[in-house]
Amino acid sequence: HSDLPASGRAPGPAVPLALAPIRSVADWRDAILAKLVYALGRDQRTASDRDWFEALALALRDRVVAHALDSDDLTRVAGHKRVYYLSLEFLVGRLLVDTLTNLDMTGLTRAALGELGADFERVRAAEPDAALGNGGLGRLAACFMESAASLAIPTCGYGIRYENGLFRQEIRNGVQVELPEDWLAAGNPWEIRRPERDCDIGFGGHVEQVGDDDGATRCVWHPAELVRAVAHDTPVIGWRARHANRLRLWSARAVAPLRLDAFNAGDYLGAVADDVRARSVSRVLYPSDTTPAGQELRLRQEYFFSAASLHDILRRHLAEGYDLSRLPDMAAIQLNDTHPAIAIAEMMRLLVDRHGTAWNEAWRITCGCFSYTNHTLLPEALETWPVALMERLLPRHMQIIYRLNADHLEAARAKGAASDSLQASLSMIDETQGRRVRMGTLAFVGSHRVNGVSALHTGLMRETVFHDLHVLHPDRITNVTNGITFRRWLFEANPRLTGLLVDVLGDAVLDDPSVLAGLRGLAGDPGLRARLIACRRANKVALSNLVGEQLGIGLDPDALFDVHVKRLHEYKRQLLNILEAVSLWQAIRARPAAGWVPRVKIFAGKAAASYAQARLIIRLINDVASVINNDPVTSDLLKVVFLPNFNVSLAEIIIPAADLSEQISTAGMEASGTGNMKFALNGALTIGTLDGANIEIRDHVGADNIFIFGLTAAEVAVRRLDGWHPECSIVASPALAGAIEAIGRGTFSPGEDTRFAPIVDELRRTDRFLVTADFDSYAEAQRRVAALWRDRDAWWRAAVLNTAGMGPFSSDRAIGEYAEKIWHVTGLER
Ligand code: B1N
Repeated sequence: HSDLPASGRAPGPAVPLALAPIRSVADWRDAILAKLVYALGRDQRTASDRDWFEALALALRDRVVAHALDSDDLTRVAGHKRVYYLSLEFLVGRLLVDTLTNLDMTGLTRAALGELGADFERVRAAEPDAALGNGGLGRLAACFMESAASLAIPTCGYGIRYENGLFRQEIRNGVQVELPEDWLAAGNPWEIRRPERDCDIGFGGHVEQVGDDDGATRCVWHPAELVRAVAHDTPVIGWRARHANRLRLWSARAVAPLRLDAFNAGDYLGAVADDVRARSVSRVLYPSDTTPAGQELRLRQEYFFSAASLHDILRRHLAEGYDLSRLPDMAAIQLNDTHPAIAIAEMMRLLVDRHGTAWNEAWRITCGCFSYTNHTLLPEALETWPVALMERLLPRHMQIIYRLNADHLEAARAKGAASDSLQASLSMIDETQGRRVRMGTLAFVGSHRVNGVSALHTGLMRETVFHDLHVLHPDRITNVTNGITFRRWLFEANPRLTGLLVDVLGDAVLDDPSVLAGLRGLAGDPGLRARLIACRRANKVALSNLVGEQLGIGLDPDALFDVHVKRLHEYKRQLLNILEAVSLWQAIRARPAAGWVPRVKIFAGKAAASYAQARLIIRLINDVASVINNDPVTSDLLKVVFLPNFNVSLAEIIIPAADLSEQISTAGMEASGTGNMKFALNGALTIGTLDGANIEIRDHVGADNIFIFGLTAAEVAVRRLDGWHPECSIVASPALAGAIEAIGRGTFSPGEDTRFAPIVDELRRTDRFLVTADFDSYAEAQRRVAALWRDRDAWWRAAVLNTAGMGPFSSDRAIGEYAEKIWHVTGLER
């Protein structure tokens, strides 16, 4: 970093920006009270929990912002490379405890709130979840933001500030009902509006050709419509306040929000129609985890935030005095799946049309900056956009994509990939189902690295969807197995276990996840075991209380808590689990005194509103629950619970209370999974298939300490090739046949025996997710679970070995790998 920026700004000392540390409870109490009175205008005597939350968040934000400005300054002065993480989803959850933990101010805050007459737990619960994501992909982005800050890697996350995040789920008579979620209704104290960063984003219109450089046409795009991107920053503080980054979320509004002439003429709706239309771009998060949202509005969202973010990145680069040719040295841009892949064409447009960069040089810069993470190989989730739609909405980008594709296919031909079939498979344009742009191909070709999210998934990328591209660019695909932030998923979610780990392993465990391996030597220690059992039991009591309050179901905290929480999707096979529950219920009824292990099956998860089969599976779980939970014969031995509205905060309560973690996707279909890591870290044992990161978890916790069952990905592929006939498995398994029969007969839908016909038919006829093929193997694994549970010493030994083996699944490790292999960036030194 020899050449300092020629920005003209004084690279003065950064330190004075930081606020003096809070030294006493009284100081902190007064800082919070000052916010309550002077920023919010509230009276201490009548302040609500929400008021106290806001006052506390504002007081904390002062401190975090000071760190962020300081970190920014250091980055700029050092001429340090920055990372930009572009993601359509950031599933952040609550920020209060995260911020307190990383600033080490939790104890102080409890005391200060106490002096003010407020209750910490209630204040904490007053914060709404920021649910700006659907599931794993969005939560990964949030974990990565926290880890990048903790590793002092200068990073800015870019996304959309959805007015309404993921819908709120209610269950009415067993049926999922979607209600709008309104996390911003009472304001958001964490964010800071940044009007000086706003910019206007074009759509539609036409392209004018203005010149010809080295064979590449320079053009001016005249959009028909402009939407203003409005910047909001949320500071993200790292562990021990080492560094702070920001998450910059864009919301949309009209450039001219009010047509005064129309308003004065009494046309009140017409006067704001442009604004309503513009705002729709950031109105809702698409509730589509791995199902395509083939909506024009979705493409508008993708381009809107990609273009605003690139505008911001280039503005910063130029303002700091660098030449555009140096962009790849200063900026690593990560595409979180293909949702922001249009940024590649936008970068080419900005460089060539706006800055006059020669085409080939622009391409060098673009590929040098971008890299792309693939999160799924499911064909229905691989994004393609109709060429006609792209031509209408983004005419210049479509021209650029054609030119990039021609260059790419020509290079492939030169390397010998000349056959029609190879050229068709490599092309950015899919000609097989109308003409569509393949966003995965655009992202692959425009990136210097493309990564999968687990070893298995990366291997399958090379062998299947990206095979031909991989042969062309054999060094491009790399693996970075996902990770989770231990701050949220261990320290904050499970303070009891964390306290125990610190007692046993020392403070070092808080900073270095590899220290967890020290538990291995203590796996047989009776003292440790007794304390672990006490922690788990307290967590289970807390969850049981919640279930009692919400559902009126009484749980026995000494039963085995068997937990399956994640998005509802057929490939995740909640159906396999509930079928096994039905079969277990039937077996208990047949022999009630056979010494069964008492079990609670806990489910939670949302289904995309348009995904009928997933919604029906939710109904089945709920209907099975009401029959089983009310059966006096089995009620002490088996309970089924569906907790509504699964979100980050609920996960933080459920996961530390789990004994068994269900990770039972059809092998080859779950790219990684990250819930699997959260459970194992907290000492739950996994029952799972050899899919995604389950394989690596097995390798690290030991094959004896995980319950693996079912077909492998290779076996699944063979079954599919051979044509799969579920009847054979059903006939061969009386237990499975009995469970399907009961569902088909209306046992769980009295008076409406066809309610679950679509599920029964799918199982009997096609069984695309091989539920019947894996049923016996799964049921047998569940019997191994019960047998180990009876051997208390053996169970807890395995639990300790799970926590002990999970160090490598920290998102600090994952971010470290991205930094080294993909971004070529280091942490900032102080
Ligand atoms: O990404 C997670 C993985 O751990 C999961 O295995 C994977 O299923 C998940 C379209 C997706 N893949 N694809 C999506 C989300 C939203 C959308 O609109 C696809 N999510 C995943 C993190 O790597």
